[in-house]
Amino acid sequence: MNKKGFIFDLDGVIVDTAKYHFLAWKNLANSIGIDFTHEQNEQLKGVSRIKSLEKILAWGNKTISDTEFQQLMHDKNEDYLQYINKMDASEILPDVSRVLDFLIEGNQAIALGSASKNARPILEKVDLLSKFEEIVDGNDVTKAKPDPEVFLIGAKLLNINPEDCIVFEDSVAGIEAANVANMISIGIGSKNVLGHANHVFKDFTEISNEFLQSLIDK
Ligand code: B16
Ligand code: MG
Repeated sequence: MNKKGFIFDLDGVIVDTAKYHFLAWKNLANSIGIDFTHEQNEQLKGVSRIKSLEKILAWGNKTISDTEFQQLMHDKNEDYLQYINKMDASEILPDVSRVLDFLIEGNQAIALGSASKNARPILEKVDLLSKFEEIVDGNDVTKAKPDPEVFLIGAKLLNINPEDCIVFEDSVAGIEAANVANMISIGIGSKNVLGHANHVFKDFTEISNEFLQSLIDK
């Protein structure tokens, strides 16, 4: 069939919000006497907000009450939103718009599959919301990547079989989730990190329209 489902992760694929997550997590960690490095931030890519805070507390050997935990999650998000509110279309990663437009012109089904609960406001800020037929984000899932739930919901909403879906992902857990879902996984990033993907590209500038067409024709 030459209608395929193309599911895009958000952070690290469409926009680089990892830098804003870093600033907000660092602020928060430092405020409770925990160090936070870029290397640690890497380990939080694709990881939910709740799991991220659990990891940071574990790195800092810190135990806190449930109420304090909820408060810290809230504070981190408020801080993060201040960065998000300043975003605009200039933050869309190179060639993402070209790829989306090529797929839309070819009548392909397009969804977002992100762990972020802020996915909609981010897409609105960068003016890409209208390009997505369906959006599955952190508000819609009960199981985090590497569980395939987020992508399976996406396929279902698009009404496309999982085998006919293609996932673009920058995180190890996300590629694993796409593989478990029986979808074609495309890693955006380094081959050393995303070697378990079906294809890996540094970024979208390396993904030609011919390659996209070959996925559609498969
Ligand atoms: P939020 P993705 C993920 O988005 C980020 O990579 C991860 O760093 C973040 O903790 C997670 O979203 C939750 O984000 O706090 O906005 O709900 O890569 O799955 O698009
Ligand atoms: Mg990501």
